[in-house]
Amino acid sequence: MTPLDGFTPYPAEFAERYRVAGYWRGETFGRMLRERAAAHGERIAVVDPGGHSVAVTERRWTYAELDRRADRMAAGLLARGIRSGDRVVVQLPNAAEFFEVIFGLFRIGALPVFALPAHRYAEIGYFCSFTEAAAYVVPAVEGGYDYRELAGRVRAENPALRLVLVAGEDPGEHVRLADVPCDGPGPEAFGGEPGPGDVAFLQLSGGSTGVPKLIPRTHDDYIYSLRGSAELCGHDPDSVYLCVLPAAHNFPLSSPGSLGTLYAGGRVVLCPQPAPETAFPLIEREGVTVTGLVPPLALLWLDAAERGARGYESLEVLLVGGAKFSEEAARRVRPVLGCILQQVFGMAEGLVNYTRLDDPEDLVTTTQGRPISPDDEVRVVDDQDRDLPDGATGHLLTRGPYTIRGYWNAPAHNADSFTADGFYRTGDLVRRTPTGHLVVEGRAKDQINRGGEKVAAEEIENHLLAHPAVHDAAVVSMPDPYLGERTCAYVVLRADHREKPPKGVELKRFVRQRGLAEYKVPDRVEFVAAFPATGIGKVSKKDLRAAIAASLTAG
Ligand code: OOB
Repeated sequence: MTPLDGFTPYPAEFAERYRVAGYWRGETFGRMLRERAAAHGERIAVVDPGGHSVAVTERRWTYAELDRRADRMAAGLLARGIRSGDRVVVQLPNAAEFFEVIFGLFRIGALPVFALPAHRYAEIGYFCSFTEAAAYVVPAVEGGYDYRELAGRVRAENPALRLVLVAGEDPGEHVRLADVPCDGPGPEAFGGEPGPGDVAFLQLSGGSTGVPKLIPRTHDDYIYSLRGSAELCGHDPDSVYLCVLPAAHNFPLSSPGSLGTLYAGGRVVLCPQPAPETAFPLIEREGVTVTGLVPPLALLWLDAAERGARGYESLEVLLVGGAKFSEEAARRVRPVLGCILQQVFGMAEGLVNYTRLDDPEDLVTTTQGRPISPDDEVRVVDDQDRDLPDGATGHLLTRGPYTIRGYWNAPAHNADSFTADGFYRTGDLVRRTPTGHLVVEGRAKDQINRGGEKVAAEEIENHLLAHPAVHDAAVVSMPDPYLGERTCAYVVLRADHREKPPKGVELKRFVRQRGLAEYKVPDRVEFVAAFPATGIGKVSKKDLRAAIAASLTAG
């Protein structure tokens, strides 16, 4: 295997330390599944209730079956020319095929690029061209959207993209995913399986810049993070994890998520819709013991349970993270749902914090947890990178056995996002308690956290600036009782468009038509003559946030 270009490896002395400490155990995803299949062959690994475009009927795959399917997928991908090191954009709904595909890719050392179902042309086109993807895996039509069409357009523009695989019955002009698996030669005929230090996949950053950045995670580092997560969440072979959020996101994938559950030999149940009407009956039928939700969904579930909906009773642990969970809501979890709350404060770049199962209720409801690893180094610093004492709010910097040392192929961003000695600048403002727990107090990065979905202000501003009537744009967060935050786009029109200004809805439509994920379309557009400025003349987003918050309160 040749190392992946553009990947910043862990420095040798750190890698050595992480191995000696037993965090990095030389495991790979390919072998992990093989070993679980040997240990738990006839136990169910994945339950897909169906009811989506990939499969109408239910599937229940044992560990042995998933392992066999991954082998056949690996051989089929090799037969179609996919090779170790190739990038493959994977955009699938919560269907069993997701696991067949990613384990097939892991085995041959090709790298999944984890797209979300909500992504559209703007995002997918960028992922395919930036990663020079060799293949792209999609459903046919899901949620009323035709991914085959999107794939056709992206393929026409990207010569490196050789293969589009469609999970579902009608592939259109592309190849049916179900026709790929075969019994041909496996990775041993093509240079072997990847090693533990190799990059296993590229995850997406929530981002604060014009285009999303890609996060290279190695087998060793990622498996440590999900094994550590599974241990401190009490996972064992009897755990049944309901995957409610989009399966490719870091939280439901590894905190401890589906992969942590498979590591523990438990069962993953895929949830096609997050609404209580779908999730509660599934929890009841499958005896689900643990799941992970973003705060708005946790609120929805709490409200449904309070109104008398039933079915959730087997839940033992509810993980909530991705955005700040209010103390008030956190205090309702135990009495209403009858399970333990674990707050999770994590990031695709690495560091994940959890409240512990035996933490006192006050810590569970008022903090976002503490790091997985004793070797997660956490610094809370002021604007000059000087360390602050416990209790003071500052910038969170971190370095450790599963936090990246650099984004993939992004030297300019890396200079800004990492300190010279390798700490990742998370962009989060936190305070540390004497117990070592972190409380998220805010954000310094230019990002809106829309109920766990991250919107990079600059990315949306760039799309707005492409409109002929827009002179300048500034996207900020506005408070929202349900999502926590929504997006508000402040716009200054060009002088020659002020007579007949476009309406807010027109700008929203314009952004949507550029092919952007729906959650990134501004929730509100405000026109102003000029932006408030800071002391040195930059746009004062602080003042814009205050202005929109005040006008919302005034109603
Ligand atoms: C998770 O990962 P990302 O990469 O989508 O977003 C990371 C960012 C953090 O830097 C922070 O700003 C925010 O999301 N965040 C939270 C939070 N959890 C994440 N802010 C406040 N409270 C929380 N509990 O969102 C993610 C990855 C793994 C596990 C859980 C969440």
